[in-house]
Amino acid sequence: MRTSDYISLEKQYLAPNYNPLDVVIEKGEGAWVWDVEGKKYLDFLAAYSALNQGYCHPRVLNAMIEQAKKVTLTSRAFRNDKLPLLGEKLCNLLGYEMMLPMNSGAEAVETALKAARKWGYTKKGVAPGKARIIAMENNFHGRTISIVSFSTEDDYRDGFGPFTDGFDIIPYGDFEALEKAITPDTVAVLLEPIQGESGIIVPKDGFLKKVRNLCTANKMLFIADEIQSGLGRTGKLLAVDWEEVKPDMVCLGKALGAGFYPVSAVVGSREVLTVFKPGEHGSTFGGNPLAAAVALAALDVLIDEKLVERALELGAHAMNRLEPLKSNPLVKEIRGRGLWIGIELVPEAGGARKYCQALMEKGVLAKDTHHHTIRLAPPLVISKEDLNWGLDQILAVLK
Ligand code: IF1
Repeated sequence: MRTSDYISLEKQYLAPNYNPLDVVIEKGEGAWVWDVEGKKYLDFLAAYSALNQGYCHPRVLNAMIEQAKKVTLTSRAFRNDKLPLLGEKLCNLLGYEMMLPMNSGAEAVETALKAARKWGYTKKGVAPGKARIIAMENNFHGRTISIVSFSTEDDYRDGFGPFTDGFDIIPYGDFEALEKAITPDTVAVLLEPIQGESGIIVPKDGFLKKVRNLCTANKMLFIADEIQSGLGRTGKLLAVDWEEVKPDMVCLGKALGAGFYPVSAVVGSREVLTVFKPGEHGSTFGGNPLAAAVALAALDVLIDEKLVERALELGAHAMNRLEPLKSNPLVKEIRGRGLWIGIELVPEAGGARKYCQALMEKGVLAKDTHHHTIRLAPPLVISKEDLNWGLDQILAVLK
């Protein structure tokens, strides 16, 4: 079967909720993938940061195979011998007291929202049914009905109402608007420390610190969605580390499963996560031993291979190499942190997708975001040489 055969099958049998580039991937290794024609591509998306450790990392692969031979699922009606180890490792690594495991990122966000509401009722004294949570414009936190209830993107909401109540929205990074939006019933502020889907938007220096202080002063929980920004992508373990702030809850996903398996989690304080009593929240697959074994290996790779430090170093290098683009008339702005860079094109460029198409022809896979931004987020294991080659292709395409 050839590329066009797979594409016609996909068009016939798959719900059309995506419009992928016409590359059919068959194999991946490190930062590279091969399509069914045998053509090789350098990956500059890393499955939206789920592949920080690169494709098919041998150490995670081995952990997955060994665990798959023993036991893969127990349900949490019983205990397993991997999940407690993951709890310990993740909490110690990030400096939190407890974790709650789920599968997808959206489930981790839902978990944090539920925890915040329950905390509001049981610890803050908000009247039943009144809790409010503040979220940011242009956020992306997933696709469930409650999460798209506070999305500001029509594509994600249209036709999916009625929506969940209890959210207030302010412009991202606008501290005064945040102060004004607080009510006595506000239990939490939810944000991405750097907005991904909205185009790698980095808030002004000091914003996260001010949010932290405001939350403390007003007895609100600070929830950071680090599903995409966390686990090394920005050159720090967490993106909030750039401002040395500690949220009350952090949502993790994507790279926690190293691209092998969906693994997500919320980490937080004992005070917050003990609002859940047995039976009040959960998931059939959340915390299963296969997921835990994969996540343990995923974290080991991140630390042992110094991927966080690599992201910082290679990110700074990439930024330098892209510097000449700043005077390119097609380019409006280049921004980012670590190995997470957005090249925003001027509207006259006619959208970023055609440049991603051209990059694909040159052997680099990248994805446009928010219409005008080319997003660069290669696996953190990428070699400097490969990174340079990929950047050469970008510079050539934007000439
Ligand atoms: C899609 C976007 C990226 C996330 C943050 C939670 C989730 C995500 C900060 C939900 C997911 C994804 C999902 C994927 C595309 C993608 C995406 F363009 F849609 F916004 F990465 F930029 N918080 N991001 O970025 O995690 O439930 O998917 O595991 O939905 O098409 P999930």
